[in-house]
This record gives sequence, C-alpha cells and structure tokens, in this order.
Amino acid sequence: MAALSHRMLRLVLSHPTTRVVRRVSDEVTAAATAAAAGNKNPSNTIFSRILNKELPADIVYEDDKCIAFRDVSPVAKVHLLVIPRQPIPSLSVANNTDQNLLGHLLLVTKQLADEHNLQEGYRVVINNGPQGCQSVYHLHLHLIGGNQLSWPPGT
Ligand code: DGP
Repeated sequence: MAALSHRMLRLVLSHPTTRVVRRVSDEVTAAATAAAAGNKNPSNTIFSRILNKELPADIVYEDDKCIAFRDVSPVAKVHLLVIPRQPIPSLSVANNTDQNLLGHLLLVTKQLADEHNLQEGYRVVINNGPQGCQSVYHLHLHLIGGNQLSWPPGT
C-alpha cells in the first residue's frame, strides 16, 4: 500500500472516528498494562496517594468514608471519581461487609450529580478488570455528565 502523505495522515488522525478508535485503544492498553503489572494492591495506587494527599487532585467532596475528585482526563464536561477510603481493589472483590459502603458511594455520587447541576441526566460507571478497562485498582465510580452522552458505551 502506498505510504500516506503527511497531509493525508494528518487528516486521518484528526478525523473524529480515528480519535475515538485511538482513545479506546489507549484505554485498553492502560488496563492491560495495569493488570499485567499486577497493580492490584489498592494501598499502592495513584488513588491511595491522592487519598493520603501525597499527590494533588481537584477534590470536590470528602467525608469519613470517601472522597471525590475531578478525573485528570475528563470525557465530558463533568467527570468526577468517587473512591472509598477503604482500599477495595475492584467491585468484583467487594463482599457483603461492604454493603453499607457501596450504598454510601452511590448516594454521594447522586449528591454530587445534584451539586454539579446534572439534572438533565448523567452516567455512573464502574470499570472492572482488564476487559472492563479498569486501569487503577482502587474501586472508583465515574460520574460523567454535563453534555449529551452516547450509548452504547463500547463493545
Ligand atoms: P479506570 O479506567 O476505570 O480505572 O479509570 C481510571 C481513571 O482515573 C481514568 O479515567 C483517569 C483517572 N486518573 C488516572 N490517574 C489520575 C490522577 O493522577 N489524577 C486524577 N485526578 N485522575 C487520574
């Protein structure tokens, strides 16, 4: 196949479809890398460092059970992450003793949606494991909204 000229390449890379494909592929790669690195110790993740205030984050909510902060690479006008202080790696390893905490995380997420004027709608996402594109092994809920979202989210 003939090589693409720089102009053609720029056009292809800037096309919305290509940007979506590249973004999806980035997230799959990040999730695979996190899983392959055995990065499943939630006391040793970037989020535990944010919790301990060792790393800066734009924190929008805190209580004795959880904190919420803005995602570093937002996919919508509002993109918050709600994380428990208790280091649960992912939803799949949560158990019955976490029932109250999981309910609390959902209710805080709902409160944050109200406070960020997401009355027109929003999405709450928990990515789980490599095939779910989880890249940080400290349980977190994504709160995404502020503009029209599309569906389905991915294949
Ligand atoms: P997930 O793919 O579900 O594991 O989502 C992890 C999210 O965490 C991803 O949307 C980007 C975000 N993130 C990763 N590192 C940082 C960071 O250092 N600060 C903030 N605020 N967000 C981060």
